[in-house]
Amino acid sequence: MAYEDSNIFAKILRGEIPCDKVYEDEFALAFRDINPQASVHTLVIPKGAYVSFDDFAAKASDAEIGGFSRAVQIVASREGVTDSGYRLIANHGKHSFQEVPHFHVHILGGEPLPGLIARP
Ligand code: DGP
Repeated sequence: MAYEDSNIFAKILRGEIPCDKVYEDEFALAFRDINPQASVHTLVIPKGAYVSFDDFAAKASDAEIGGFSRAVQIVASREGVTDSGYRLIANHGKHSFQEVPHFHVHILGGEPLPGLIARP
């Protein structure tokens, strides 16, 4: 799937749509999910144009991958869930029901989380 820069997270990155920003650096932007599924539900997205984790892991530079991974850890810490625990989710493609075709990691926590997956 080719990257389309009309997706909503590309618009957030360009500042065309507001977000509840938690963190930003050279590699990543983090903001709270518009439809939270737990008391902490924050999204971390790379600055680069990647459709999904699969695309990112295949094409991003080592610096981007390393910087993004560090950003996820920093955001979890800022959201106060490091000690209590958190779950990372990265949906890729049709079977995962990925909605937004710009790679993002969900950080979920702030309370005990339900089972790993729910059937649609
Ligand atoms: P996924 O299914 O993994 O593609 O999750 C996309 C998430 O993005 C979903 O939890 C809702 C969230 N989302 C969609 N549009 C917006 C938006 O405009 N702002 C914010 N903050 N989150 C959004």
